[in-house]
Amino acid sequence: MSSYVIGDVQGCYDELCELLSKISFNPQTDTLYFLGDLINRGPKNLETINLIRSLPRSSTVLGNHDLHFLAVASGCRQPSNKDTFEDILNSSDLAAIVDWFRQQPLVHSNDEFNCTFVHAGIPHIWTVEKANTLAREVETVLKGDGFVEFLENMYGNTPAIWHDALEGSMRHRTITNYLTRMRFSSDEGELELSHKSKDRPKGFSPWFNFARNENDVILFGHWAALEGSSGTENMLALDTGCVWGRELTAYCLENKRRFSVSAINR
Ligand SMILES: [Mn+2]
Repeated sequence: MSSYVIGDVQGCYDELCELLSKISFNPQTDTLYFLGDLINRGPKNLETINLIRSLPRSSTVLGNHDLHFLAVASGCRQPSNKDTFEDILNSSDLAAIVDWFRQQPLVHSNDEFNCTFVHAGIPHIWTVEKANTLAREVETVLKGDGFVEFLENMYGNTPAIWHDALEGSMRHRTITNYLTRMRFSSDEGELELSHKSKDRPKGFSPWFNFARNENDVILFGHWAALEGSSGTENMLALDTGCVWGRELTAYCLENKRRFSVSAINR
């Protein structure tokens, strides 16, 4: 009866199987919480998503790659030449996989362990409670008839800063950018979405470096360059860059231990 949080899998199915074997995962009694970016860039996207969908005690929050997949699968966006999810697009399971992704949340706050799962992060200008409220707005759109319109308007780096008065598709895009793409923020909460390294652009800091409620415990993926360490207590970085040749990591919520497997050289 253990619970694990797993960072960005990105189609690294073989490593996921090895990791589950390493933690002696029992699908009937153990629980898995994924941090999004289940697919894309890696080699075995269909196997990955079908395994995760088949597990009775598993869930995810959505990452930017998962949302990009939905946009391509829905005809809102052309695939980029770096995308690797043709296996899903060509699968007879495509419609069911699209439906499954559309039901997943952007933020999940877990009462049992008093912590929050999110793909990129939660900006210091929002409480965790507010992040959940705003995430529900986008999740409602994604589950509803307006989901194609949402995906069509999802792309773009502006508005770069949150304002409560934002409405409609710009509001949904901005919420999504904070929760699924953020790395650096300004003191005022302005997003800087072009930098991926650990080196901060002038006037910005990693989102988790700003003061917030000391009881917040946030587990996130998305930022492989952090190599699994935010340097900030209670802000747990779990994207350890498996798809870039490094490691896939699971964090056990009961004993706070990390378990990792090395990427398979391809
Ligand atoms: Mn990501």
